[in-house]
Amino acid sequence: TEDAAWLSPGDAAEIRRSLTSQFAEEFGHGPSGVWFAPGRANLNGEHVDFHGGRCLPMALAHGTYVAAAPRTDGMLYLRTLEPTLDAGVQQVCISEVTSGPDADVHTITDDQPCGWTKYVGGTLWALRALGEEIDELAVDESFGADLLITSTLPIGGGLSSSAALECSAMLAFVAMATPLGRANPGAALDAALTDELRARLAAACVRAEVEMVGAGTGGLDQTVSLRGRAAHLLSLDCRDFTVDRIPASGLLADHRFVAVDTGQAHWLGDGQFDDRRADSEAAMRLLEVERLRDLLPDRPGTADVSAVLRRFDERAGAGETLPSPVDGAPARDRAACRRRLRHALTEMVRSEELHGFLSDDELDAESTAMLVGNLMTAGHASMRDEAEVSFPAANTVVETAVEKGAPGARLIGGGFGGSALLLCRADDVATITGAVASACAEAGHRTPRFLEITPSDPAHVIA
Ligand code: GAF
Repeated sequence: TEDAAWLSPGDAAEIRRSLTSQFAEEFGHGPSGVWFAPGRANLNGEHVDFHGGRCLPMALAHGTYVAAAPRTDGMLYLRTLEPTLDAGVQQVCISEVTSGPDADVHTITDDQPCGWTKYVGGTLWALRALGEEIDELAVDESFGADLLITSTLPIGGGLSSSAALECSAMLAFVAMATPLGRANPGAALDAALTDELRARLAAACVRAEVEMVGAGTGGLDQTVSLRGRAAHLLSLDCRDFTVDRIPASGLLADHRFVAVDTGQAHWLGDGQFDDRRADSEAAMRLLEVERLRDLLPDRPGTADVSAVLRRFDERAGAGETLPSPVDGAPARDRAACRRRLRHALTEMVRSEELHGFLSDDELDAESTAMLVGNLMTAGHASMRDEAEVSFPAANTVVETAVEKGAPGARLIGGGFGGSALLLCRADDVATITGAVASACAEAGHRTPRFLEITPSDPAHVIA
C-alpha cells in the first residue's frame, strides 16, 4: 500500500511566532494579536441545517489563524499565506460597504478578482450591523485593519475553511474594534464571549457568507467554529441552534476519526450547492412548510419519511416538473426534488438516532462505534444517490475504507469536492489510510491527504 500523507494541525505557539514576524515584515509594524478559528467535521446532518435538521459535528484542531492590527481609515488590507490564493496584499474598502436602496443589495469594493476577501470584508460588515443591536459589539466608525492570514486546513476541502476564515476574522474584529474587546484584552476575550454572544457572532458570519459572498450556507459551520468544545461532539438542533455537548471519550477510547481530503476542491458559491438546495426548497414549497424538519415528529422513523413521500407524490401528481422555489425561475425536475427531499428526511432520522446512541450511557463503546459507523455509511449512500453531491474520489475513499474494516465512512460538507470522514479502530488507521491512498492512486484520482480529527476548542485568542 501507499504511504499516507498527513496534514498536521501545527503548533499554535509556533504559528503565532512565525505569523507575527511575517506580519511585521509585510506591514512594517507588529500585530495586536493572533486569533484562531477551527474547521469542522460532521458525523451526520449534511444539507439539513437550512431545513432545521440536527447535525452532529465537532470542531477540529486544524483551522485558520489571523494576525491583525487596527487602522483608522476604514480600510482592510488583507494578505493570505495560502499559496493557491495569495496575490499579495489586497485592499478592501470597507467604508464603501453600503446597503443599497433595496435593503438586500450590498457591495464591497475590492480591487482584485480573489473572491476570498469578500468573506473577510463581509464579516466586518456583518459585525457592524450586529453592533447596532448589541452595544458591547458596536464597531468604531473609522475602524479598519491590516490582516495576515494562514490556515492549516485544506482550502475548499469541505472542512469549513470558509467559516474558519470568517470566524477568525470575526474574533480579531471583536477584539480590536468593540467595547467588549477593549474591556477584555488578550485571552480574557475567550471567557467574555458567552455562548449566547458566540451564537450571535456565528449568525453574523452566516450573513456575511449568504449576503456578501452569495453562498447559501445554513449555519452549521460557523456554529461549530465558534461554539464547539474540546473532547466533545455537538448535537446541534438547527430549528433554534441550541447545542448539546456530548463527551466523545467513550466513542474515541478505541476508535479514531480521520478526515481524507480528496484534493478535489469545491467552492460553495459556484452554484451547484444552491442548485441542490433549490430542489429541496421546491419540495418544501409543494408541501407548504417553512422548513422540512417540521414534516417529521420529534423522534422520527422511516415510516414518517414514507408518509411524507406519499404526500409529496399525491401533491406532485404526474407532471415532470415542480415550480421553482423562486418566483419566475425555471421549473425543477420533479424526480430530483423527491430525491433531495428523501435525502433530507432520512438524514434527519439518522441524526436523531445518532443523538440517541451517543447520549445512551447503557451502550458500550464498541457497540456505539458500530451503530455510529453504520449510520455514517448510510449517510454517504444518501449523499451519493439522493442528494447527488458525491463524486468518484469520495466514493473510492468510502468504499475502500469500509471494505478494509472501518466501522463507518462518509462524504462530509457541501459535496462536489472536499473530504470524507472515516471512523476507524485505532489499530487499523495505518492499514486503512494506506489502502485508501493506494485505491485513489489506482483509480487515477488526486493524491489524498489525511487529517487526524480530534474534537477541539472553538475559536479563541492565541495568547
Ligand atoms: C456547507 C454549508 F456551508 C453548511 O451550511 C451545510 O449546509 C453543509 O455544507 C452541508 O451540510 O458546509
